[in-house]
Amino acid sequence: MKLKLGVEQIVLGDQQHINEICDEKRFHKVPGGALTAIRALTGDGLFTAYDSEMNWWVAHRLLVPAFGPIALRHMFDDMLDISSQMVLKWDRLGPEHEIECADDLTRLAFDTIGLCAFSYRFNEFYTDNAHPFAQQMADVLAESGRRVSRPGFVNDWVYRSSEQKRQENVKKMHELCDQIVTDRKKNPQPENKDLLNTMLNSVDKETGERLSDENIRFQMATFLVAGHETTSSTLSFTYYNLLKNPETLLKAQRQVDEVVGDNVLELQHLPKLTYLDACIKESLRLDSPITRWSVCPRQDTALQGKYEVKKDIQLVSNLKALHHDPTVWGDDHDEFKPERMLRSNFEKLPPHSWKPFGNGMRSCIGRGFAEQEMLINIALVLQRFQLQLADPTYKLELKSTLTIKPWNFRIKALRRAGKS
Ligand code: MNH
Repeated sequence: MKLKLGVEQIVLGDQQHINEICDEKRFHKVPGGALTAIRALTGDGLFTAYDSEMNWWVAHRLLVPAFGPIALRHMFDDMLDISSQMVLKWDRLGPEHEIECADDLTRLAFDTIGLCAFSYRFNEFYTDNAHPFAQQMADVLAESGRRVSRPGFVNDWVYRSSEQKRQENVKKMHELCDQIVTDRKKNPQPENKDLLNTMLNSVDKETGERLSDENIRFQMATFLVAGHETTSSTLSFTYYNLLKNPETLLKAQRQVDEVVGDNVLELQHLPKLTYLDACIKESLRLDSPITRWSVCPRQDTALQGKYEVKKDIQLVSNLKALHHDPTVWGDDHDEFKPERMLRSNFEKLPPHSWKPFGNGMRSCIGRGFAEQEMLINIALVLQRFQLQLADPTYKLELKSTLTIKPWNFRIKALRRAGKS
């Protein structure tokens, strides 16, 4: 028997169903909901582009290598620079200072993209208030989120001034991006291998096209939007999980001591920090900062061979459900057990059971970037500090914007004995 489902969206939550929609021959990403709202800021940049837009294909071909392993090697020093600023700040504020974890990690992620991608310093660790760009972005994302939850005519009639404010913020953010581009064109840096140079100077081999100034502006805004909250939330969750499970913190610290010891962190240490990597992966499983992503069927089709759906239906993958599917993760799915993410175990998982970075050709282009940045940060922090919860009874509270992150999560950082 075939069933007809006359709805616009179906939310899927177990491995069997999500495994099916990961088949790119049958399903593809069609940005909807919140993603269409932020197109005012990110346009046909990679995250919010439709695959019918030529610019997605051109930018994808140019930028995949720019986020690849060789490019990441060149970014190591800049990532270390920003993480060191954070560690110095924690050190100087002293062991009694209560660190607002998510705030400092947001500074970290923001500064890291600015420096690695555009050789631009937001210098978030040197100011009390967030850089105006960071504040404008937060406001735009919040208002974009509210817009999609309201009917169109309500947006047009009642919220005209909020929309005006949103557009003004977008304009200011685009102006900063343009300013960075203008500076670079005036002072070319032929040796620099950052993402901005790649975008300005590369020609697509397949089409002979270059990225337009407008598209470069959209990509710059995209990297800042897609890369800062996701990375900072994941790091916050990881510190939270380590602190709530002291035996894992001890193991992680032991690995840092074995691999790095008292030496300055180097690129060659990173692949050896396998337990830290597993802690990050396990944190992304328990709480994924991007809680869902969706696809549409390329043609009318039948899910699981029996539920007929039309080609424009949104099939949503609910990551909280997928990552807690007991048939994959067992009855202890709510527990933080990094061991299950060590490579030998990770490779044995059923296909598509861990999807915090999305799927296929539309999956996260910044995954390697984020993983390298996060490993560096955790290694530096554990090398130097003994961490403690500021409030030992703290239980995870979530704040949700475009992503989710721990809220009111404060920690203390005590210099470890003998660590300079
Ligand atoms: Mn990222 C796409 C999660 C870090 C830039 N990213 C995605 C998607 C998910 C995601 C999920 C797919 C969304 C969808 O299908 O609609 N991203 C993450 C997570 C982290 C992250 C969990 C950190 C942890 N992302 C980063 C960083 C950058 C970045 C860092 C850039 C510096 N992400 C992107 C871009 C895309 C993307 C660009 C869109 C790729 C494409 O569709 O071509």
